Amino acid sequence: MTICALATAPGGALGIIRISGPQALEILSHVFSKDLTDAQPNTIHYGHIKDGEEMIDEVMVSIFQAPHSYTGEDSAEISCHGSRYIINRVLELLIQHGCRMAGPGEFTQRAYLNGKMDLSQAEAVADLIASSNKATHDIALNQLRGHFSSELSRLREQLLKLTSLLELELDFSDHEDLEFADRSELLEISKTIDNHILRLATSFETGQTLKNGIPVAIIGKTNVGKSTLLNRLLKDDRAIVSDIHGTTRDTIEDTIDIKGITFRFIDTAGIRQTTDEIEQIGIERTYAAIEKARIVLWLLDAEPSEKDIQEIQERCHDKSLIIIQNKIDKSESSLFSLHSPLSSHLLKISAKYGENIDALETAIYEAAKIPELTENDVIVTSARQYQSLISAHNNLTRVVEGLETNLSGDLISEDLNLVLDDLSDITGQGRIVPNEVLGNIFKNFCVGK
Ligand SMILES: Nc1nc2c(ncn2[C@@H]2O[C@H](COP(=O)(O)OP(=O)(O)OP(=O)(O)O)[C@@H](O)[C@H]2O)c(=O)[nH]1
Ligand SMILES: [Mg+2]
Repeated sequence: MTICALATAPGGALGIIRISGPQALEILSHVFSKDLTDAQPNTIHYGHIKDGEEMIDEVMVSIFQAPHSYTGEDSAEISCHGSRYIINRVLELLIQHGCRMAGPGEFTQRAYLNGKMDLSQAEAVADLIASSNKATHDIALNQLRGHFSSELSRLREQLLKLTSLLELELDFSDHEDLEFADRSELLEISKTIDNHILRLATSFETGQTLKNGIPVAIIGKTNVGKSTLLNRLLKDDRAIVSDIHGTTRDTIEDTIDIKGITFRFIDTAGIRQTTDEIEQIGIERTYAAIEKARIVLWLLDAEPSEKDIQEIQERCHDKSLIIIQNKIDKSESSLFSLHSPLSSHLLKISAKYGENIDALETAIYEAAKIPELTENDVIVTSARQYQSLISAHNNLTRVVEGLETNLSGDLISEDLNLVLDDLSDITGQGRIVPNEVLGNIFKNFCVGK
């Protein structure tokens, strides 16, 4: 069946309507001023979309012939003017002549079914469209280019080698005078593959953090200027600022990008002794925010006590801690130095007047310790792929145990096959992917992609 959909967001100067399927060029020719059924593939044509004698719009049409198109089918793209009326008329006309409206991600789903890309690449298309900064864009692009797929196929090859070595052992097991294959080699290969799979699985966490923003908690006593700093970083009046102690009761979160990386800042309730029940709940949330954070900004407007230093040290022992003296614009603000094992460095800012905020942003970026992504780095971003990797790891652990405990080769082979299946699930190659799984992957796409 031939499908059509608007591929661009409504409201722009131009609208691109996509058509794909066996009748794409025939249907298009019914509504276009020229017959395109025999036109050269990969060409662009100027003309009119018409409904009988009525002209609807002046358009450009690009045509592609199977298999050299995004979907692998005959397809076309109509660039028309972006009016809602024009777009609706063109879509209606196409449907009248035999097209059906495409479902979400149906063009990409067809590309997958026609072997133009594997499932992990299809998921990367969705990630690429959703990417909002350089890091998530780089990850999606790497996956789309097939780096993940080729890494998986290398792992498959190694697993197949392992299977054949085990089979060799089985074939010769009747010959008593022949020695068993040396299992230590098999063990070594299995462990190497497992390490690799685990590394891919742990990259999921990095991917998630880059997608959702690196959590940064802003903490300190009441009234030190935490909410003022949040607003300054966000360049927005997001949180209420006042000189009343205990203004912020709940955590407030928002994201900004620093040098292409998304950070999620969490303003918190100031830490102090209180009998106010609600404020106390807020302070508990501050502690929870510290636990979730990767970076903690400890804001001070006066020299902290030994007890405070000790408390922060305990709560932030596994975080990147940046200690900041705020309100340096105030004449009475005394310069103090911090003698603690936490940090000898004290960043001095004025949140209210925006002094030294650039230096703070640089310090935050550096504290995140983001490794520069190279072209070949693979970071797993889909929960579905992550689950398959974890399952592969679990099955491989059984292979390793089997080899260590001298289990018979055919039992180990069974587990090895499960590992191979897990890896195939990720790309969908060589495996029948249930419709339900496909539906889940593509339902999050926009219509038209
Ligand atoms: N002079 C000066 N005043 C500041 C600065 N930063 C914040 N303030 C003032 O300090 C007071 C408290 O600021 P907030 O941002 O509400 O402080 P907070 O830490 O969020 O306070 P709580 O929500 O109560 O914990 C306000 O009157 C701010 O205008 C600064 O850099 N210089
Ligand atoms: Mg506040």
